[in-house]
Amino acid sequence: MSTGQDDSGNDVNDDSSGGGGGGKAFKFTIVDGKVTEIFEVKDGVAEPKPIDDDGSESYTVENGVVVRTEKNAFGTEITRYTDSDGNGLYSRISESWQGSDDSPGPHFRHDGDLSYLSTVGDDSMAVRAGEDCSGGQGADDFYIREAGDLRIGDFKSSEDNHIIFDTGFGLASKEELQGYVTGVQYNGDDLVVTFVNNVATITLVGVGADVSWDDVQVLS
Ligand SMILES: [Ca+2]
Ligand SMILES: [Ca+2]
Ligand SMILES: [Ca+2]
Repeated sequence: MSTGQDDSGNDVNDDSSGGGGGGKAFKFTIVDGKVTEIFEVKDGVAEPKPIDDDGSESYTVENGVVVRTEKNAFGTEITRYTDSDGNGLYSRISESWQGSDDSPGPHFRHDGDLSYLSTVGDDSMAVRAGEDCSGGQGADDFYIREAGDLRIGDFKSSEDNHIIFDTGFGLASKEELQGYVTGVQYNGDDLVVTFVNNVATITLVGVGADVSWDDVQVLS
């Protein structure tokens, strides 16, 4: 695969087979099986990140996979990172959420793994800001859990499954979600959906007319 930047500064990711991992890269310093330093690598520059600034995060290393565990009042989020090509740069491969169902307050509903790397099969993809999310071949689901400027690179209504909102804010229906939409417009073949106060935009790259609200599900 190759990843680069086009003239507008948007990430261009032509990966359709998975395995490479576009988007964000991380470096970990691992001493005696423990993560001692973390860097996020952007445009070739490694910026140090706090390992744990508020007592909620911990890191372990299991068979070369770095596992980040973050606990809050509502549950536990687990993110996995690997360096599959051994060049020292780690990519996120998956995240999962284990909620405490009896906890008060908002939390996510989907408790299976969400993937950052696509396969030719059916994937449950994590859509995160800062990188185009592509599912590749197969009937893929695209899960939206955060606000921000989100981009889905290859949604096809005829092939893919759903765009699923699991925001953790307790949204109960598509109608409720639609109440937060302030704009739906095309930019060429890209469909851009804008949410209230510009807290989020979702761009469906190259989707053309091949999408409707029937392609959307709301979990939370
Ligand atoms: Ca690597
Ligand atoms: Ca697909
Ligand atoms: Ca796929």
